[in-house]
Amino acid sequence: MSLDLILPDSLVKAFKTARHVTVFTGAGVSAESGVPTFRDAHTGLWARFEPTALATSEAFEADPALVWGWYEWRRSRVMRAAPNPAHEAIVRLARHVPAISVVTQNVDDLHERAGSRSVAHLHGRLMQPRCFACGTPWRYPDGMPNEPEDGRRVTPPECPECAGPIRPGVVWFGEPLPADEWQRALGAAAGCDLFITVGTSAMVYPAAELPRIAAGQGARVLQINPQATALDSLADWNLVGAAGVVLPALIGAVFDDASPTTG
Ligand code: BJW
Ligand code: ZN
Repeated sequence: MSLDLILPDSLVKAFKTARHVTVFTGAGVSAESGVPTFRDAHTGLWARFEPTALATSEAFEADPALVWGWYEWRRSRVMRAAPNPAHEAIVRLARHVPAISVVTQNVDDLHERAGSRSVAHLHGRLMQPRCFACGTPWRYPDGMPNEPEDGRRVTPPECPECAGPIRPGVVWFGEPLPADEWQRALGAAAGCDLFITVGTSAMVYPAAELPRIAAGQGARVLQINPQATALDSLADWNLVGAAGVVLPALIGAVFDDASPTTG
């Protein structure tokens, strides 16, 4: 789908003069790849699942097979998914600006598969599980997993070091964010002059502080989202629409860099 964007001159100028752009993404950037968001009313993962029943360490301790089975279902969906024009537009943007940082809350690897480098994953990585007891990293066997049915229990593998259960490599509620990636994200927010937030409801902390930190340090903030969010009033510009349509059209219009999707 293509889109003719009418962009304010101030936004075009912000892109053309930016020395460091930070792109901050949430589940919405992967929605058009077929990866469900969390909070969208009808299609979000939590329209059907209770977060505390699945995304906490207490839930894993209470019913490891339920939680592992849910993440296996999600992992198989991500492995079958492909990057979409939004992920690809971020890679193209990197060629036009002196410096770019990509900070994501997503646990999928679609930014990397599109070609983005050094992505900070604030909420961990679905593909990098570890032992719940001793923390030893665990590697999935090669190949595509069988897609467990939604809601099916799957017993987690055993840790070869201590026989503890293997857990998903994600950050659950109540857990600290990975310290090095959080420090990189803080630096990217405080050090950029244009901060682009894409496809996040900005409801989960501390990640949701990043746009506010950027604005507090003088960066201009652009939001891309089809729905209203907590950031509407903070953003200097709100482009309302799907990331896979708006981002390619934006990069195409600002840098005269047309992708197949912007035609
Ligand atoms: C499109 C689109 C299209 C649709 N194009 N857009 C301060 C105040 C209150 C509470 C807290 C606080 N600080 C901490 C907390 C507690 C808690 C928290 O934030 N709770 C809030 C919910 C109130 N935070 C934590 O517990 C964090 N840890 C922590 O603070 O630790 C402290 C500590 C320190 C030292 C020792 C111990 C502890 C951890 C948070 C971890 C969050 N993890 C999850 C699950 C990951 C695992 C998994 O994948 O299952 O991460 S929660 C879930 O939400 C997931 C996401 O990354 C995160 C953000 O969601 P996101 O990406 O914004 O998705 P949605 O669905 O909300 O929004 C999608 C958006 O896309 C929508 O706006 C759509 O409109 C849009 N969209 N289609 C563009 N095509
Ligand atoms: Zn172990």
